[in-house]
Amino acid sequence: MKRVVAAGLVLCLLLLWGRFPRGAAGPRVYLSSWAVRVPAGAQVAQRLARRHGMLYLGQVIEGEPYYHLKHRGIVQRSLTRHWGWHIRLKREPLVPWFEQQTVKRRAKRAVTVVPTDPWFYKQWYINSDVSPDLNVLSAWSQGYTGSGVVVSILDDGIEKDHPDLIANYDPEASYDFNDDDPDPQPRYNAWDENRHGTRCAGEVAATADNDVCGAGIAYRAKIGGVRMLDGTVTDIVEAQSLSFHPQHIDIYSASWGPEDDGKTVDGPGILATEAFRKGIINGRQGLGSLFVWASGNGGLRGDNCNCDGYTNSIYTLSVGSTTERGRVPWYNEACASTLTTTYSSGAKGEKQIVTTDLRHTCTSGHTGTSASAPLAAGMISLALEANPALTWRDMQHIVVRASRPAHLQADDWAVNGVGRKVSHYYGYGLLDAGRLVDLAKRWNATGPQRKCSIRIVYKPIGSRLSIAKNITSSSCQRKDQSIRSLEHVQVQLSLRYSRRGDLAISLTSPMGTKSTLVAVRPHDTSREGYRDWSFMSTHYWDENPRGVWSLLLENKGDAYNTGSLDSFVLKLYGTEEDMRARPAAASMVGSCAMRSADGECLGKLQCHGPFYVLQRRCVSYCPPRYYALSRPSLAPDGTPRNARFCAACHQSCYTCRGGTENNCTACPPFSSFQEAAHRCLQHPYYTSRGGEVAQGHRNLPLLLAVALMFVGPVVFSLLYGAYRLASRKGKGQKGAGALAESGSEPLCLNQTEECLKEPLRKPFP
Ligand SMILES: *[C@@H]1O[C@H](CO)[C@@H](O)[C@H](O)[C@H]1NC(C)=O
Ligand SMILES: *[C@@H]1O[C@H](CO)[C@@H](O)[C@H](O)[C@H]1NC(C)=O
Ligand SMILES: *[C@@H]1O[C@H](CO)[C@@H](O)[C@H](O)[C@H]1NC(C)=O
Ligand SMILES: [Ca+2]
Ligand SMILES: [Ca+2]
Ligand SMILES: [Ca+2]
Repeated sequence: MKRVVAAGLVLCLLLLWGRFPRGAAGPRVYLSSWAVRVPAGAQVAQRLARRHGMLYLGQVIEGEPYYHLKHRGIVQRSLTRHWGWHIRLKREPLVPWFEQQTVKRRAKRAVTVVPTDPWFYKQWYINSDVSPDLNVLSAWSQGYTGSGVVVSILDDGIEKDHPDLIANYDPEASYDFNDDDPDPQPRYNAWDENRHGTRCAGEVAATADNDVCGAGIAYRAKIGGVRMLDGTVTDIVEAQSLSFHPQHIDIYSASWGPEDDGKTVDGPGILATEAFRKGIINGRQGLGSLFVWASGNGGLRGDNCNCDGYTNSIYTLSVGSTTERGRVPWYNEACASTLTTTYSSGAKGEKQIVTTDLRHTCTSGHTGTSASAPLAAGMISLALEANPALTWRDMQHIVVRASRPAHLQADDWAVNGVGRKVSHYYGYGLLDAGRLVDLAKRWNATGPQRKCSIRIVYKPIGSRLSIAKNITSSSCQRKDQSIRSLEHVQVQLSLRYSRRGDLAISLTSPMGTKSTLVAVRPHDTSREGYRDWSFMSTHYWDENPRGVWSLLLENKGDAYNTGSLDSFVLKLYGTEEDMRARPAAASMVGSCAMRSADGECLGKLQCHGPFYVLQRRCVSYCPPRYYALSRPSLAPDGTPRNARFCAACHQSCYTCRGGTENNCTACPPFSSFQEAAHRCLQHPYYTSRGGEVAQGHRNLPLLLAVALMFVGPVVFSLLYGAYRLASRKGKGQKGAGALAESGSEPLCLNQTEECLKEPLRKPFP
């Protein structure tokens, strides 16, 4: 850690050396960087930086109150000390010590922490113009820029030859499922309907320091685009996109879902569900694909993101929005499955997001929750660079911890059972990139996911129905069921009701945390009720599930409403570890000793000290899917030593003691552990809604579907279409493809109140 930070600092000090005459042990060169000692801590240092108009670039040495500040807008290098700043800091009672940095030694790399891009000054959410911002400068100053990480934007295409994207464009992470060719270039028309994917891509990985637009959050990550929204969206197209090159792509960023009309209840079909499942089990060499999802833009229509099965899924990391001023934007949907929040657009006059735009241009007008998800995807790329051993669940754990309520305003902030503030608008709050990379580096692997399902009897629903269930040690007895610290909680319901949108449903945990599973949706007049619908909440994260859970269904509408609850399954997910009792760990990742000219970590084949080699990086633990192995080997100079590395488990195991299939110590989701044989037995088929697929006639089309997915897409689409028609008859029409962008844009160039009332949806053929 210390070395990484120090290296980052040194590099940043060296930023201008390349342009400086070489060799001469000449005069001192003063830089715009200052080291300050602020015993009162980071927050005071940040405030101080703001007050003096300086950039706060994070802590220099972990645990020590030295902070890196940089002044802007004046000469970056000078042969004289900057006396003005010197005097100002000297007068500062909170700063007992400070020093203007000087160039110490040269290096080949030109690394700037503060990008020189012409639009960087407009990037208010990362350039310290608002406080707090996303704290990306702090992650950059530690040397994390997304290198080695691959992100793909699932959207309406990507302008791959955009001058600010071309350097990071990755054809391996790109495909066009609308036209079935490898080229995801958007379709151009007069009103630039298909600019959305290109805008999202620039937020993640626009190139830095290249005189074009601004800088992406992970400006050295590889970026691809899957074109899938510009055409008829089917379950096949979704599944193909979500499962595209899962060993190559680390992060999928998606900003779409069912129609945000406030009355749809819909989620992934059978194939997309299978794609998510395969992604988290097998993607990223078994550590799990990361699906970053926008929570939705149905705010004005009273929509609830828990009625959207994509953002509501435990496999997606769902991201909400806040405005420049920390308010709930008009389009934002509130629900219990949202995990974290980043900035985006707000009301008229509030700033929007700066990124790349179609036809090789730049925009400072990207909006909606779909602008928030890519910002989070960029920050998650930085965390993945900091620790490539993180699993999909580890990432959610650290995102919970790296999110802060900060100044975000909402009327529902509540403190949960482990003392964290959480809101249905924001999840755990504003994501902080500096904290995220710091947690990533120090994160030890989470134990295998445990799951316990409790089926609870059904009853008629009057005006109010409350069901309590005491979860005791005997409720979840099996070894792989017992949970000490919760992660996601799902409530799977089947119920009939005379007007679905009138029913408000909430769940209260034994520790007293109440989360709304669905609030009133005035536009939802459906009489269909919910059929095996899983509502998800992240609000119980790290709580102990023991004790009484209570589900409350309340009629908030007409007194004549009636219905009945046909089934209620409480599904708890978590780990056996008491996550709150974890000791603060030292860094789990060795610093990168060798980098290429463009900053990519080249890694090593041999680590020193307590580290193991994992994918050419040094880590202090082997993540799930790997086991620690020491083997005698020879050092380059011929002396014998032990090579320590992470070797792959058999693919059926989640954790293991050796490389064969009978060395498993824990199993991935959807398989069960055979205690005696140390094997994992995979369960045949699942759907998202019901867990196990229903018996009988529904099995056949499913088997066919899965088989044909890999055999003949044409035969398959015919058969599947017929099946889908038959099985979904009577269900509300699926509106997948509605972009989670604030839809007012194409109609209204300046967002007047009038415009905001009629959001234009992307047409769905
Ligand atoms: C990481 O977790 C494992 C398993 O709980 C534990 O044995 C190990 O000591 C931990 N490592 C560190 C450095 O804390
Ligand atoms: C729940 O069950 C446990 C174990 O049987 C018992 O000790 C506890 O009092 C119960 N709690 C309630 C509120 O009934
Ligand atoms: C792995 O399984 C094999 C075969 O059962 C056994 O001989 C070996 O000891 C196991 N390895 C470890 C590290 O447990
Ligand atoms: Ca194409
Ligand atoms: Ca740029
Ligand atoms: Ca929605």
